[in-house]
Amino acid sequence: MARTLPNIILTGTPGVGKSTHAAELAEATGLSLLDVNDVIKNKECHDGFDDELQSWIVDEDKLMDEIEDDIKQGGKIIDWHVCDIFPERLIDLVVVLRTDNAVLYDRLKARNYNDKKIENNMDAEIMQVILDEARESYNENIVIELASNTVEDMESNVERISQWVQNWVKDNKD
Ligand code: DAT
Repeated sequence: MARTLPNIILTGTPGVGKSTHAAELAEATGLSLLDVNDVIKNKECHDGFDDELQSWIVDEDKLMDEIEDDIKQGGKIIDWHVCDIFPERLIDLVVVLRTDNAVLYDRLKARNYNDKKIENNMDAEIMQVILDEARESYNENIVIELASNTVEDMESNVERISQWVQNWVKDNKD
């Protein structure tokens, strides 16, 4: 069945502003939030917690089983730092948020991440790991990279994506 509302992935290194953007975008567009971290925790889609990395060891098959039907319905804003496990046919736009090093460092520090977790995430951002994953996994036409350093960035990003949603809905009407 064709979707009447698009599915959008909001991705990027932890701390770039995915969940903040997702909440604003949901309010602006009426699309619904799919907070993947919440599903992982609440539906136990993991094989425990990695104490050293301070993150869940995610069971990606179980996770997809939990959320695939939801995503098939359309109209989801998917907020997660991994973007390459979602079937390409279900995704309409992939937004990769990017943050400058000094800004990201301060945000991660403010979260009380340990040094190793900060270092891993800073390295990932500098090496643009998630952007590369997005470009490898989806058609390049649907992957966009947006800066997320300031509140003004966020406002213009949300405005731009909301406009995209309106156009998508118009273009996909019978
Ligand atoms: P993520 O979900 O990617 O881990 P977040 O939305 O929780 O990130 O944001 C981390 C912190 O940084 C949070 O305190 C909000 C702030 N922040 C995120 N994006 C921002 C932006 N573009 N301008 C100002 N603050 C931002």
